[in-house]
Amino acid sequence: LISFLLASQALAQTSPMAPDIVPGFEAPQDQADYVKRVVMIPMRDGVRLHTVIVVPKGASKAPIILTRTPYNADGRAKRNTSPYMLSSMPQGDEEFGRDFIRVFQDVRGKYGSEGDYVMTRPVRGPLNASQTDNGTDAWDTIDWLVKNVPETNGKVGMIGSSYEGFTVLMALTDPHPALKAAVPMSAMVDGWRGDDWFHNGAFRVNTLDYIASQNTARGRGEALATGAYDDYDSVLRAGSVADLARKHGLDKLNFTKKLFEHPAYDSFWQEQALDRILVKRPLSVPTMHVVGRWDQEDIYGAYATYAALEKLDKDNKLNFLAVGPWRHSGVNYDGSSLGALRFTGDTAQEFRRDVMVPFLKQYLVDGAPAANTPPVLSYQTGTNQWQRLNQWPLSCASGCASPAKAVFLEDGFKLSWSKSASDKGFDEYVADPAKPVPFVPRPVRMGDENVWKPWLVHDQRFVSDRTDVLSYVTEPLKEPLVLAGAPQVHLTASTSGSDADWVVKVIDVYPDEVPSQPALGGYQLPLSMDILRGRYRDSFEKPSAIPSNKPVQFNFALPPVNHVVLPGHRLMIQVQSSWFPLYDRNPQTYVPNIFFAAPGDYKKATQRVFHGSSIELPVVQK
Ligand code: PG9
Repeated sequence: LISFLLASQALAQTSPMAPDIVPGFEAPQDQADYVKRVVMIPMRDGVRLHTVIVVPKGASKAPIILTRTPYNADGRAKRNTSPYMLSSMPQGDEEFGRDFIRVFQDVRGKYGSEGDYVMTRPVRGPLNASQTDNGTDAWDTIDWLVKNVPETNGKVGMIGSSYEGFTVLMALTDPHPALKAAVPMSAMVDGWRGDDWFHNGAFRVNTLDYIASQNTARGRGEALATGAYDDYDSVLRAGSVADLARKHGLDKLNFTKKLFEHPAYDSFWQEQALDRILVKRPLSVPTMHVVGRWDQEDIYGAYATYAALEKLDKDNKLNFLAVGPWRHSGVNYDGSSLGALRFTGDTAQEFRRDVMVPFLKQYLVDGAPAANTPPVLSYQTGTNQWQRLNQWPLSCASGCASPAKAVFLEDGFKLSWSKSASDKGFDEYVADPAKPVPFVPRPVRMGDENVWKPWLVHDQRFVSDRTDVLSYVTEPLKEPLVLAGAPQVHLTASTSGSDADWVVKVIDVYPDEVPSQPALGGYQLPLSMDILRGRYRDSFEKPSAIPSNKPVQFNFALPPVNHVVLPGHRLMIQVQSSWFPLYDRNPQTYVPNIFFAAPGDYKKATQRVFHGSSIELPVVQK
């Protein structure tokens, strides 16, 4: 009776109208195998950054893995609501087990952090007169962590992909002594040459979607209300990129203004390019640059930074490269397949477990054994195998183990290993800005992850029969063709206009039948493709009109490949003059700034590609 009376008394004490949502509720953490602490870490200028620290219960003398993000630290530290650290942390962290303290921090101005947000905030110097950048913020954060997290051994590693990879590289501009190892993945290094915003001067229209999501709110901004299912329609109808931006109010935002003020590779871009910045500073932190072979967002930066820093790493001790058969940031997810391609297992997990985690442990865990890290780890596609290499690339024009070998565009749409002396002919097409070549089949849904993530391996047959796409092809190969390096384009071409874009693709054409995977029969697999905005053919800094109807040389590098074109397959080169709506249309009339091209500037042009044009392929000789 007494216990009944006590229970009913307790029930009666809560008023029916007591508010049911109480501020600051926190579930007890005693079930969990980790402790989460959320703190505001002060930077040198007094701005405090929102930081989530996840400590495995019972940890002592544990190293810290830090990721600095513009994508919501709270969310990054909560993949699942779970009492288990492995399940709560991102998928790519699973191979860390519970051996590390994991820290996520919002960069200044985003989500829970104080301060102003500046997109990929430039390093202190000519573009940034303040006392802070992502290098100092990393420094101040690491300094605080090693002094205030009692469970740590005082050693910190930084990892992160894409924007988070940019913040890793920024930490290396002035590394804190406790920063002992770094793994920048698919890092944004140079937004003009080939990461995120432009490729060789051609603007990537989905940048506007990114600006809307990133710069219209401290948290995540709204998606663009385009009013059309097919991005091909909505982008085409808008006109120029400035017209499109205006339609969505994005022209009012500072980052859009900066882009529109700097269409060429001027000092604004050069002074932000992290490969150029890092090569001028001493190299002291062991760093593994990671990228996906088919990285659809940041395919440029990892190779560029690795190559630049290699010059400072004579003993091969500090600068490493790892390339897997992945999409952008694919290293952190399941790497068993990409689009139609199947690999020999979960290549991303293999890399993290067998290479990345041992590499980090070597520098971070007290007394850990030396990892057997190869200078370069690279997945060779076609044969589907990991390769441990001493350098990258294996083949190039000069200075590599194998000299590159040219393949020539010839009469009859043939691709030949020798140049015909007599063939002075050309092939031509009409490039019509009113009907640009799509980069994936219509309807184009750039925001659909099933379209966007694997688009660089999409079968190119959907365009190879268009009259404005030229396809040159070899006979079926008798011997395997081993490629390991960056193809170089040497196109001799003319336009009846005064500006033009050139898209060049190196393609592995599968045999007509592939019994083991029938859907690959005749598949046109892009190995490497890119675009050059013709006005930048002589100088990225100073564009110039293309003289009309005159053969002109267009030279540019394509992204690196590590692939074997197998016997029975054919090699194909495709050439076209638009890649829409991912890349904005070249009006084909030379105007001072393509962002602001007027409707009347967009004109049809006749493009001629002259026989004898070549692609220098990174062929590895036996
Ligand atoms: N590719 C994305 C990005 C990086 C840096 C700047 C802007 C965008 C990303 O995945 O983070």
